[in-house]
Amino acid sequence: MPLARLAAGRFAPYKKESVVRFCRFLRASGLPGLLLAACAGCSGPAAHGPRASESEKVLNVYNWSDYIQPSVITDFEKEYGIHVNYDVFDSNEILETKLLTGHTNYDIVVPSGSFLERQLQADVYRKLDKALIPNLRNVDPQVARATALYDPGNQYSVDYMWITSGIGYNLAQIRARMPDAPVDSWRMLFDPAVVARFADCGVSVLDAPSEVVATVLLLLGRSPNSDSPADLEAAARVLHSIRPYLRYIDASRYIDNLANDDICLAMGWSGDVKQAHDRARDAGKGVDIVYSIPRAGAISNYDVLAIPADAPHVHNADLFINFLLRPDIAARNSDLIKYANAVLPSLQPLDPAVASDPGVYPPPALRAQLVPERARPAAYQRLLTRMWQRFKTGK
Ligand code: N2P
Repeated sequence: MPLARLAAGRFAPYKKESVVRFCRFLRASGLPGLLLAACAGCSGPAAHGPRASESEKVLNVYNWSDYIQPSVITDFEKEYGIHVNYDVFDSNEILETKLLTGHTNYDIVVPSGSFLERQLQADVYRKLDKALIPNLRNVDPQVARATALYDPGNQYSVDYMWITSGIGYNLAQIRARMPDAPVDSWRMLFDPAVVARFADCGVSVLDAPSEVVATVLLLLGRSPNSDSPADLEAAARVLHSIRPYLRYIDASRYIDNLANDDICLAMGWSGDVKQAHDRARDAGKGVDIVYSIPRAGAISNYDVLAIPADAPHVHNADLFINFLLRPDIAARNSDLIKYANAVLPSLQPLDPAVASDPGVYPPPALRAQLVPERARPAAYQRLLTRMWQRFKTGK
């Protein structure tokens, strides 16, 4: 069977607009000609007219784990009489695979901006109907400018939370092993001589390939968003050197594991480490978890709300986005999950301890040290995926 037909056969279970979308992504990615030949004949955008499911009082949400105040969902359900089906993921790659290969049935998804940036080329999102989301006026203009780098004109997305990745650690365990540990430096995780000191109490790194590599490049004094294979190779050497000292590579387990003293050091996202701190405090066993953004800087990202092109309940999605942008609702979310939201008037109802926490809302000087992650070209992505697989398996 010709390769092109073989590739086309793989699309058989999917409806035509999914194939169109996937083909657009392939074309944008510059994949080999034979595979692209399978896309000959795919044309036309996904339909954007009203759908039969539109009148259903249902909303299907796909968000990161540990990323919402649960009572916000039930309050939305009560206020609008809409039932919310809420699923979670812990990596952009999982979300991306779903978006690009089939009907997800989701009405709201939450990619990081750097992922949305290239997913937009695959036509997987629907433009926001801004007239139906009046609370867009509450969005911090500084954040809107930042997310416009990914989504020019902010046509398809709006910020949900913005984040940094930094270092989470168990104060007592680290002090006991290395009283002068460089807790404000990425050397804690990426210098084998340092991280080796903590291997016995448990170390983890995020399963977020592009973000981890960007962070290592920052430490190496190279450009974090580089797409040069030589830079990737340099980062791979660092990751290989610390691999023996890592207990696991994962993007969600570390919250409970830090809180329960099952690991002592993690590369983690700001709010996740803060949640680990709160869970440890609530457990009352004397575990103190600290979040540090290294002085040399860190990678930042903007997780945005977006509506898939084939979402079955678009009107309900608009209502939910508008609800999340209400100041009192955004404040309740940030109070619990400890991530910075972009709803400026939410700072008033927000717990002052959260609003003034430099790990959640970094002050201007620290904010200037943050490097927003950007999309890399497809050729680089393929090298990155192969390298990450070797890193994860320790080969
Ligand atoms: C929530 C993680 C969200 C930050 N657990 C990563 N985009």
